[in-house]
Amino acid sequence: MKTVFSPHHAGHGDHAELVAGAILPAYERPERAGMIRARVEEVGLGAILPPEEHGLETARKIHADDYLDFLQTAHDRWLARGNSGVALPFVWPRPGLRADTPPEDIEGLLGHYSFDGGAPFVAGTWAAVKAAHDVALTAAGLVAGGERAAFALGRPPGHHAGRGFAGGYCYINNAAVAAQALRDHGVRRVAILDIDYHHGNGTQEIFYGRGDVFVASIHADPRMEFPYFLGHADERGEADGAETTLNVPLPHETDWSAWSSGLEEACRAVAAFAPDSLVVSLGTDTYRGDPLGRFRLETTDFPRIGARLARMGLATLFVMEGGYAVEEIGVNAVGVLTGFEQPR
Ligand code: OKP
Ligand code: ZN
Repeated sequence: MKTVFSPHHAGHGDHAELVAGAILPAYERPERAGMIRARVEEVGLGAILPPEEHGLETARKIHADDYLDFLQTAHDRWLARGNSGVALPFVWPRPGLRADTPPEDIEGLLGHYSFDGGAPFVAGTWAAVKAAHDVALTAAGLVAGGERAAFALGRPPGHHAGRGFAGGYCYINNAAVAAQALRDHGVRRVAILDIDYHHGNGTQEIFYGRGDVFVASIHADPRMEFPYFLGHADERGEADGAETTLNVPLPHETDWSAWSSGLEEACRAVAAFAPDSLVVSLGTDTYRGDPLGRFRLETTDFPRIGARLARMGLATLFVMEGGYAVEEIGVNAVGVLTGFEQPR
């Protein structure tokens, strides 16, 4: 399968995050994409293509206009205020405060447009976010054009980004934009299967009321893991989207035997929806050595995931999400893709 990749991801780097009271270098760093790209070449997965530039028309169908405007201007406004370095939010309009009246100051806006402190802005952030969006749309175009599968190798990831908010390292929801693009290309029903360790709260929120896009997520139980406030089993969609959301929350220390049962449940639900295409939010932070995850998947399990996905028989777009064991991320992520191409 072809991979779509842009070097502009690298401008989103040298930022920090607050982890257990300490400011540390961010886990979501440029080396992640470099390792995956190197492994794509090493195994000869297929051609690596640059993205085509796309406008934001598709993104505007799943994100709010004011939010997309904010993403493009946030870092400049941070500098214009006399600040330097990394723009990070520190105050949020939780229930009890007013979220209906956006502040004018960038410090307030950062909180208004985010749900956590995990979406920093540096000078190159927008270019990287836009490139990841272009990567996802270009790969979606390959699948819409008849390719069996394609790999959107972008960063930052997207599945925590909602209609009007960033968070959890995510800004534009690349998988959601890709699913919308497939719909606009004439694909009637799309399923998104999110296998990242963390719940894809943004993807769920975006499609919660829609019946044309099924969203399934297998993830660490939000009672004990980020993002904490969405991803429970009783969230099943609403209105036109009733019964088109499936959450499979699993406990810490989940290994292949229990995780693969969750995958089986999700694949059956996806098949029952009878989609015409599949978008996989591909995170490898389920790996036992991941510094942010507490599941126990082995490197040898990732090709088994790909083989199971191939058995669905659907045109499939893989969109890169999380995975923070940088040394192993290439082998694990590309393992899913080679497993998909050579199902046993
Ligand atoms: C993004 B993706 C560490 C907190 C880490 C952010 C996790 C974001 C994961 N104590 N919080 O889903 O891989
Ligand atoms: Zn994750």
